[in-house]
Amino acid sequence: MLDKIDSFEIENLMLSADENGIVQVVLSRAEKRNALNAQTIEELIEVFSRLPRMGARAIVLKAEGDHFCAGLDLIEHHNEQRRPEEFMHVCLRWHEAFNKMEYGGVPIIAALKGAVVGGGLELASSAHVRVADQSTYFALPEGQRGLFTGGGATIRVADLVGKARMIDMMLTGRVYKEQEALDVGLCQYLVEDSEAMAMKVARAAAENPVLSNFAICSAISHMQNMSALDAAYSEAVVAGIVNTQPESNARLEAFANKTAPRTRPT
Ligand code: 1HE
Repeated sequence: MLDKIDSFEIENLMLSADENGIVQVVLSRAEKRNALNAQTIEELIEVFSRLPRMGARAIVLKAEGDHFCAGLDLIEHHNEQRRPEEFMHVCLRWHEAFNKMEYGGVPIIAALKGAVVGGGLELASSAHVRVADQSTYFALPEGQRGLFTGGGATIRVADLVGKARMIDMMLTGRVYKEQEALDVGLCQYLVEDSEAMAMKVARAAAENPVLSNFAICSAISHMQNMSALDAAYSEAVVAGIVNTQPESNARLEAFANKTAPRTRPT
């Protein structure tokens, strides 16, 4: 079904798929530093709703130009002069897009560079893995712009770096980059070529059974929203299904036969 990848009617994203089911979603509004206008959010909803059902095995989210994403389209927001309830509806569409990503069951690896700021960090934090390069920097300039986060940062960025660090970022506009960004948890990899590394992570993830990846890329997030008691129960139910799938049986047999690779440091 990924052969239908050209059927999307999109302007601000570009899509391509390889023979292993790895899809590249490219933010392609570089002249505006990939700022997220209403149209781009609608396209993200469409793309991340359909790709999992089209058989994508893993997705690399990357950007054209020098910057991953400059966040909310401030010019559109300024021009629209939105009322509070209108912006609440804007936020609901952002949440729709980013929830489709986080809960969609297909690994999404973000290849980062340059600015990953404001709503751009909200987008990046909806991916399952973040890969940064030396040019990548993270910030939440909302306070300085007289704004507040509206695309899930209070949940996902706070989850990555903790509440105190997020509040400091928003109050002061503090920028994190390089080793410090890695240390505080904004990214999981810091490499020379973030796109190449993101593809490597995606290829590794795509080797796993689809059902295992579905659980990893949706169940953990859902369980974080539950009480510990309910999460433990849900974990048992998910594991009951995943850990008895025929594909895991074959892999366990390979381990028993001593043909499967061992888990060791490289
Ligand atoms: C934009 C945007 C944008 C650039 N909305 N148009 N986000 C921010 O506060 C970050 C705002 N952007 C910047 O600080 C800088 O643009 C960058 C550091 C990312 C890049 O700088 P630079 O020198 O390469 O580019 P530039 O000259 O600032 O911008 C180039 C063009 O992109 C220019 O348009 P042009 O038509 O004049 O050529 C800019 O207007 C445009 N552009 N960033 C609209 N963000 C759900 S709530 C989320 C709340 C937030 O996300 S707050 C954080 C917003």
